[in-house]
Amino acid sequence: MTDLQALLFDVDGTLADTEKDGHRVAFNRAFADAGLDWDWTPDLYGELLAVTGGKERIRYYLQNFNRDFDAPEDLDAFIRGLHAAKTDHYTRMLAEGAIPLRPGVRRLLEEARDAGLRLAVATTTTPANVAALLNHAIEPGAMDWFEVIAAGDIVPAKKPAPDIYAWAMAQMGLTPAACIAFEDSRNGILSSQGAGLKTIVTVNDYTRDDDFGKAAIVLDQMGEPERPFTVLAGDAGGAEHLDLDLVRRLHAG
Ligand code: XBP
Ligand code: MG
Repeated sequence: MTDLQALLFDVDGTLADTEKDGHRVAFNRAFADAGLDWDWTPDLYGELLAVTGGKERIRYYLQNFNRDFDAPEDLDAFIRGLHAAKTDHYTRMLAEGAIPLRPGVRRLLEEARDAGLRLAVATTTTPANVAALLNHAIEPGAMDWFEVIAAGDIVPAKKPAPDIYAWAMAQMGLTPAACIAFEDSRNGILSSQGAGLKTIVTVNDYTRDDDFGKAAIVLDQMGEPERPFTVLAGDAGGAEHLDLDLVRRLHAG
């Protein structure tokens, strides 16, 4: 049995509930800026989440939900421009404090830091978005809590491909056996488990009905001492919130 050395965190949906009130709204603002009448409603956005990555999601939307759109000749540049505007909106929203961390996230991060565990991020989202979230929802400089930020286009194949987790572990010189991942979605767990990682899942409204297969445990949230989690699958051994002790037991289990 290898000792637990590092916690690897997904960002969107796991550290914070960023999709419906963050990314989705930022996409719509970028579309409006460009004079487009596209409206990504919360329901439509749930379908679009099938594809990870904002640029990839816009392309998927055009191919599957807006086929009549008269696309410009240089579609790649058009999508890149829309996505850059979306990132501007999104990072500004986070700087205004629009999205807090999910319950228990800060507590667990601090406990892990105190215990000398190594932390990393493995996400599909743009690096600037990760910086904005960590530095505003935690505290200025909180980005430095994480030894590696594996994000966005750093690997060409986004989740569900395992590449982003594999890249993060390679940077840290760690094997999957020494790590555990935190995810919120099926695409996320396909990626983490594809990279050989045990995975703790905290669901959100978009991912509650996803198939999480062999997750170490599936919870509705990490929870706090006064705000217990609900176990959706697996065994918390009597624990009522996700602390390092439970993380270690799930890693060893
Ligand atoms: C997050 C994503 C991202 C964000 C948008 O997945 O799929 O595409 O929705 O981010 P994960 P960008 O939770 O697995 O990281 O627009 O910056 O791509
Ligand atoms: Mg996620």
